[in-house]
Amino acid sequence: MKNTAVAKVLQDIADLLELKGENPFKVRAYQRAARAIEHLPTEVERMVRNGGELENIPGVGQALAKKLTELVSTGRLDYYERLQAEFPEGISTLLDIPGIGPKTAMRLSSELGIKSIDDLESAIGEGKVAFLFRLGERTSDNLLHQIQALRRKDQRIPIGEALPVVEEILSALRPLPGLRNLTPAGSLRRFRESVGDIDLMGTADDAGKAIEAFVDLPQVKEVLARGSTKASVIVSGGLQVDLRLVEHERFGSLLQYFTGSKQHNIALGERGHRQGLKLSEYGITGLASGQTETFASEEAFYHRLGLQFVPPELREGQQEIALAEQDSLPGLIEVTDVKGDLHVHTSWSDGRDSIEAMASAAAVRGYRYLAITDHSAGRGIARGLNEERLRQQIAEIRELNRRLAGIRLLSGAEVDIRADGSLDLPEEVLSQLDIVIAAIHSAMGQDREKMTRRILRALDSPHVDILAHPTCRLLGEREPIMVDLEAVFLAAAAGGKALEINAMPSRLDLKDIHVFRARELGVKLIIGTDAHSTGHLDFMRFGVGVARRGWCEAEHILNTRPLAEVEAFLHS
Ligand code: DGT
Ligand code: CA
Ligand code: CA
Repeated sequence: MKNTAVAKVLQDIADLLELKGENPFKVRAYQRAARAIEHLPTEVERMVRNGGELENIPGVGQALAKKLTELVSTGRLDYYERLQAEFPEGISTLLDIPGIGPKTAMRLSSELGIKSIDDLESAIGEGKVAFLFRLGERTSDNLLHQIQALRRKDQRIPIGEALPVVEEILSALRPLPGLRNLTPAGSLRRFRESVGDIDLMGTADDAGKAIEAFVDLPQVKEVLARGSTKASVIVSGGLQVDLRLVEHERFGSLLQYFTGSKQHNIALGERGHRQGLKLSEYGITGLASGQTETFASEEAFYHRLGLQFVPPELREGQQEIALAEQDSLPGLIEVTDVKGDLHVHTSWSDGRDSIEAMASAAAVRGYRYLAITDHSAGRGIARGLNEERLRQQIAEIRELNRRLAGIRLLSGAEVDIRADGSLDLPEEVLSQLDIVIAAIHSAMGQDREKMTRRILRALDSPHVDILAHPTCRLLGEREPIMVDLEAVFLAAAAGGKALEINAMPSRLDLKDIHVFRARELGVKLIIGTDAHSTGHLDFMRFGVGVARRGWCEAEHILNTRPLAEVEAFLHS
């Protein structure tokens, strides 16, 4: 059972307990545990198998630990089933829809017999929902909008596809006179690996004009909704883009609210409430005075609450608010901290460009060093290098280093880890390289034990410096390999090996929560683009985004260090 499924059960229980009018502390405990489990780097199922660490999960006490054990070992939870039996069928489904609270869900169920989202959609169509609640059509329409959004959310779009589309829209709109502060918010700004929809925020002298320009963009295929200050469209590729505009002086609260995450906002709102304040996209309102203060910047918004500015990538409702209170959030790595790329391919193997072209493209990006890491001959790898060719390449790189100024090339290889964990190049060749990256490219279906042993064996080689794309997943295409990552992290930390955050948008591997855990365990990390052409060097920003979501500072990432330090690591 996956952690997301476990978290869903706990969230359902919280909803049902709330519906029952149970003690809010109990409800909150379940919500908190659900959130923690959703972000847990280790599978609960595995923790149970290894015995007992469950109570280290925030919000999980003895009783809940027992329930989790039952759930993941049998796939069922008696307590949950009995609780569900107290309510009409389909209640949990209704509660999943934003805008439907417990009371509404109960009435929809008991008075209209609604059991599913399809039922609800037809009831709205027949006007029954508007009638039941004596709602205006608007609220009922809004529900319909939420349903459609929910459906669309099943098809999340990888950030690597969404970001270029968004940037194109931003550059088309930015020149409009009187339009300012145009910025993506939502999951895209938080740099989640996939996004449900795009939320753009801005401020305008004349919002109506800006909205008109937005819906008239050539990228727009369909206009879902259009008002005087906001609009929702579908652009080519099926992505939904919402634009909201407010007056300039309210930009801070607008951006803060719609950046989310929802969990972060809820936690922030609860804290505000204890301070006698109500937070919204319009500003901060004193509960006693009824006066609303406006905020032109997010910094000012957070400061008013007594908090350090929280970088968007950290706003996931974990510990960021508690740490912001103590002014102790990490200073996250920035793209400009990166001093070189340690994983690139050239036309010697399956890359497009020459070593020299890659070197000058790297120099243009301000890099001090670049590791050339073409594939080994391995099985199934396009045009991998055999020993002979690799020796020639080492000689050529030596020659180039004599000629090139400002950037240092490192001779390397991305050596294939064979099915038994042995490496695809002889020791004698590996020992002549400055840097050796090991990676899996075949036999990905091995079971967990075998795969873990295979990777640990590769990491055991004194020549290997880095394990690349450790889980081998391809976003939306290939599931990660089955491997005991915790064991890999521990071995890497003990053996002084680095793990890669592969920045290729189709990989993003390690991913955010794994980066978080690896860093916690003191594992050295690198960000590699795996570039197969000069343009791919720009993937670096995706890797930096993942590192930021893993709470990494520059010091955690080897290729932000000066060359001497990188060389010291490689020689150690
Ligand atoms: P997505 O689109 O699924 O990738 O994820 P987000 O985070 O972009 O979510 P979205 O587009 O539904 O909403 C954008 C932000 O608006 C969200 O991150 C926080 C805020 N927001 C939306 N609904 C709620 C809500 O019910 N309560 C609170 N406090 N904030 C919300
Ligand atoms: Ca969104
Ligand atoms: Ca949205």
